[in-house]
Amino acid sequence: MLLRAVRGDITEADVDVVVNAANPGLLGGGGVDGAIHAAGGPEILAECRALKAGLPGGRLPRGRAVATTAGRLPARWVVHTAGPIWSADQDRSAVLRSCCTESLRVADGLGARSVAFPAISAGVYGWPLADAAVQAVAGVRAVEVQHVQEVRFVLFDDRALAAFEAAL
Ligand code: AR6
Repeated sequence: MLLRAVRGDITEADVDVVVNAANPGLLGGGGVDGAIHAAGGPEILAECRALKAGLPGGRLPRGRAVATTAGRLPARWVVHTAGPIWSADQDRSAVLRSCCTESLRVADGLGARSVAFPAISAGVYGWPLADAAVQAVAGVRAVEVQHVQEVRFVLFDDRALAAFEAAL
């Protein structure tokens, strides 16, 4: 499995699976979540609603991942995961690693060959970028894949790109 980091907009990524930095409510939001729903169209949200109805309390636990199709995106599927909110008092890094591990497992289970990840938790959720990159790379490397040949971290700006390049 090849791991690499590129700069770009993840909604345009030419991959089988795009990972979404969602929230436990699964009904969209800002940041990369908003961009994925806006670009992918309403089918993704409709599938999220159906998935949500089957989850205890209607919530996706942080660190877990679920898949929908990808609507109008170039990708075939979107894997939604809810990252942890950064806390200076509590170490939540295992949850962030789990987001990446579980998302990659779900993607691999779908038969995906290529998977794009954003910098989960490094935006609205406030995770320091350098460590978000370290946790993401560790989480991805923990998976023994059957199908995935490429994991591409698609970063929105040069700072994020530099952090992921350093972590890799
Ligand atoms: N392509 C690639 N990266 C992007 C894009 C894009 N189109 N748009 C933003 N980013 P965030 P979080 C980067 O806030 O911290 C939402 O409201 C962004 O620059 O999207 O996990 C959800 O619904 C940053 O580096 O995700 C949740 O409520 C990274 O993606 C909450 O935000 C992650 O930023 C999740 O917060």
